[in-house]
Amino acid sequence: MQRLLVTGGAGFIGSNFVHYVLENTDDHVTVLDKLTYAGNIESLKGLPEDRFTFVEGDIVDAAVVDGLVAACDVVVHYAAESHNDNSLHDPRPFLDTNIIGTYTLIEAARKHNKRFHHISTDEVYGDLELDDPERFTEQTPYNPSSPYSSTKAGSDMLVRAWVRSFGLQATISNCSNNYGPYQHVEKFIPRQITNAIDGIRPKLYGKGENVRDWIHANDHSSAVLAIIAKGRIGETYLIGADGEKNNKDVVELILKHMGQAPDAYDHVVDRAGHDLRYAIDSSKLRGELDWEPQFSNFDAGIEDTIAWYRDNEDWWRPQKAQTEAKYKEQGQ
Ligand code: NAD
Ligand code: TDX
Repeated sequence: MQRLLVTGGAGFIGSNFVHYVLENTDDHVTVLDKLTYAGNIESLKGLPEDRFTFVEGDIVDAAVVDGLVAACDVVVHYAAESHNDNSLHDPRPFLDTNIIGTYTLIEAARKHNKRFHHISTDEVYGDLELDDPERFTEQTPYNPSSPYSSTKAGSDMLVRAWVRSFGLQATISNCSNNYGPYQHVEKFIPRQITNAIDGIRPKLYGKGENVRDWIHANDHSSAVLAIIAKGRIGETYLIGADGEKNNKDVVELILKHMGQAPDAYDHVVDRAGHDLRYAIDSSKLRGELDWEPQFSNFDAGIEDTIAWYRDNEDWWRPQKAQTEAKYKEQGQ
């Protein structure tokens, strides 16, 4: 039994991880989450009380962080400002949470000599051409494009420096785009599913030729558990499930499963600096830690995700109108 401190556990991927850990291990989980617009306590409903504790707080708050880090065995750091579009309109919270928040956590982990796992993104590597035969590996040079990805790159660098300079017992993972339940309706897949439910035409940025490498959130969770259990200290592991799809194909698939015409979507103004393609080579993780994704059928995964949003309207409805109003202001 380990005591995990999960930052950002009320967000999309963090909450999926918490459910996954409590279902598949005997570990105890404490979540530290600020409950920003992106955090939702409803995502953590019904968890076993004897193995789960929720603390509302900010990872920038050293006093709160210190006590919680002292009391755990492993810190799993998901908390972040995570949305590229928001980072283009108001970058400051990304610097505070992603940079200073990560700094605050690794200082506490160093002081109390705790195992630390840092969750990051493939976006730190920039983007690829559509026809580039190479994919991102652990050796790809950092080249972030957006305020969001540059702050995630900065946070990765802090963790690496704390490993080398202070012997921090840390690992890092950089994962591709996740899909699944509990994802905020500002993000691409849930936005289009809930638009289709509401009779709003899905919105595709630009031509829709941008490629994302989709992985189910549960596969991300199993990979993180493998890295915590067996990963080598100081190492970075890329997490991906060979799920490249362009945005146009994803929208058409959603519309097909929702019984609507495949062309019933609008092209809207493109994202500034929009990364063209992400693609992950996860050979290191698979070879070294014997990890395999379980959700290899994207079509079936999208059907399940559509069913989840249909069945859980109470969960997403409170965020929908204000999210769409914000996009409308930006012509998106
Ligand atoms: P999210 O926006 O859904 O959730 C973020 C959570 O962090 C929320 O619960 C929020 O309340 C919390 N939070 C934000 N600022 C905080 C602060 N200062 N103190 C405490 N809690 C705070 O994000 P997500 O999509 O679940 O992403 C989680 C992590 O995974 C992030 O680090 C992100 O960079 C990384 N990641 C995401 C993806 C993806 O596809 N979504 C892919 C790769 C990596
Ligand atoms: O309405 C939309 N229409 C559209 O075409 C939205 C919201 C997005 N898009 C496009 C932009 C991207 O090419 O869809 C793609 C996916 O967009 P997002 O869901 O915003 O994700 P992305 O920018 O790729 O970043 C995500 O994956 C990597 C997460 O939000 C990050 O936190 C993670 O690091």
